[in-house]
Amino acid sequence: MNLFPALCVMSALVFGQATTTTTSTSTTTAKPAAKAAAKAGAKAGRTVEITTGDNMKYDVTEITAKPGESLRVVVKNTGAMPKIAMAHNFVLLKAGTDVAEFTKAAFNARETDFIPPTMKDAVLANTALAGAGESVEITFKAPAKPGTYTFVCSFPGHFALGMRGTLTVK
Ligand SMILES: [Cu+2]
Repeated sequence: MNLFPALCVMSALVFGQATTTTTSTSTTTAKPAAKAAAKAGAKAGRTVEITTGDNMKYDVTEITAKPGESLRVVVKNTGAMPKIAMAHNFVLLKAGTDVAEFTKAAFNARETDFIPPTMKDAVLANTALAGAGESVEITFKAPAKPGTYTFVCSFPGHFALGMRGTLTVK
């Protein structure tokens, strides 16, 4: 069974100054990715690679950055399940966000890759969804204000199962 090509939606979405790109092993998207990054004016930052899979766990749950540091977060999904049933993203939330409420709202936001339109103001940076074998990335600047910021996977159920981490800015 190979649902992958049908489910693989190549997109480059621009959220404010942040750039989201999706790449897959079956196609080459290096050029569009570079173009999108240039368009958003995002410079390549320090790369943080997070690997996950059908276990619904990030292998990196703690990231530390300097205020305003440029970070490039890459989420690699090494799983095998169809994307419609299992995909992962990285969503960094503003300090003070009710994370449980955010992920609850995300449940019904499949059309927007589980970024709930009603709470998108709470998002500091996010990637697209990575299906099996895909890798997605986002380049953004760490918040200027020192503190602890939560990041989650907003695919339904994953936050509750522990798919979350913290970005500490200091
Ligand atoms: Cu996930």
